Amino acid sequence: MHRIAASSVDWKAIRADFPILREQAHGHPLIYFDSAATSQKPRIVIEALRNFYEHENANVHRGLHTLSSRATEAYEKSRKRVAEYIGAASADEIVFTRGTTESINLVAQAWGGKFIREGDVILLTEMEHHSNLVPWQLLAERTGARLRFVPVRDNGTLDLDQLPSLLKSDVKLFAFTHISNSLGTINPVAQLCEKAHAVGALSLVDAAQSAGHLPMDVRVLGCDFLAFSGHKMCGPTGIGVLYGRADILDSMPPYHGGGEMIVSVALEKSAFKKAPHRFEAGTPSIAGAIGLAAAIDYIEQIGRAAIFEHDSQLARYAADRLTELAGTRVFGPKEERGALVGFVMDAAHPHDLTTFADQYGLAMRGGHHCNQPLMRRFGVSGTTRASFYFYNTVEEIDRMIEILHAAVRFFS
Ligand code: 7TS
Repeated sequence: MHRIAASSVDWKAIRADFPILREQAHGHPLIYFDSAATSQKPRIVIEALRNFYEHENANVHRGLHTLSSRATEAYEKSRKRVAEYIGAASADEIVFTRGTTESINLVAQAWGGKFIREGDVILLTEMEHHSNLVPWQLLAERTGARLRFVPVRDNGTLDLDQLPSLLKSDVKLFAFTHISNSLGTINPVAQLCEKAHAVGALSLVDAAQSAGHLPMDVRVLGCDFLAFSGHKMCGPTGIGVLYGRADILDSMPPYHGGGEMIVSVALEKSAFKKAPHRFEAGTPSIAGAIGLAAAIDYIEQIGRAAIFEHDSQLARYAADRLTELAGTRVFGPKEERGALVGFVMDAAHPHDLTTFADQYGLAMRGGHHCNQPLMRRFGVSGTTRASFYFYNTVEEIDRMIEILHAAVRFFS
């Protein structure tokens, strides 16, 4: 049985930073095990949003009045904060988007539209979230490019033995997830980026499940693009990030057209700003960016190494304890895993199981988790997923196991 190591952080005290964790569901204390879908928000982030709307709200980059300067300054300061957080060389490498999905679509449309030709290959993996799959399918349809996939082994890791036959000089981009949102697998990002570069391909990392969970430096990882969402890392919804290496962003045409992204506009033709502003058409999520910077400050205060240790231990503890339950199949690697565990039980369908658990205040997710090809690979239509963050506790996992025992009795 995996043991939880003592850590210098007072994790129980941290729970008090999250007002929503005091909620009840169906008369039971809420156990929130759905942070892979979206994390909860600490008071300090909620207050940053409120402070912005009470003291700084105006549109950015447009007005010459005091509030507009305050808003612009706060928005651009947030961009710098994000750059520091992921080790980017400059704030110009940070594009604010709505989230991971939009970040990947931006690359597929703007970079893919310019550089991908018929016969080129985009290499993906079998464990990609639909948002790192469908944009490439659309690009392939438009351009005649082909998609290729790194298979997943039974233990939930990528079958990298296949890489030499898949990652060849016809591959222009290797796009893969850092942490699988269904299996918890942590992929060897630096190694994969290096292999991509060795054949002249660029790399894109989907960091939706990792950006708020572990230390990350894009220059150490060696990736060309990195995408993540604010709402999965204590930030607000509607704000996300695309990191792109400066020279690559500079080579890309705009994604959306409109205000904010132009230098001058004539009726027939326009001149565009440099990156990153060229990719931010229209009024951005100003409050979102400011909230994300507050979330980053909060996460950094705790420390990403400590968060990773805590979360991954919880996930391994949960995976171990789930094996106590008869007729339960746990997915993903045994040794190292991100902050989640997916499983199926003979006793009940994932939808019935999660509905049952909700009656006891336990929030999990049942279904395909936007991983339909991966579910098919494992011969299931869906799984039940418990996903954790640093505000979760061992006691909550013990309670989950009790509830699942009750589910087995109820359904059989
Ligand atoms: N990539 C991965 C690996 C994800 O887990 C998700 C969201 C996305 C991309 C898309 O992020 P978005 O913020 O643009 O929506 N994953 C999940 C999930 O597992 N359950 O709900 C959303």
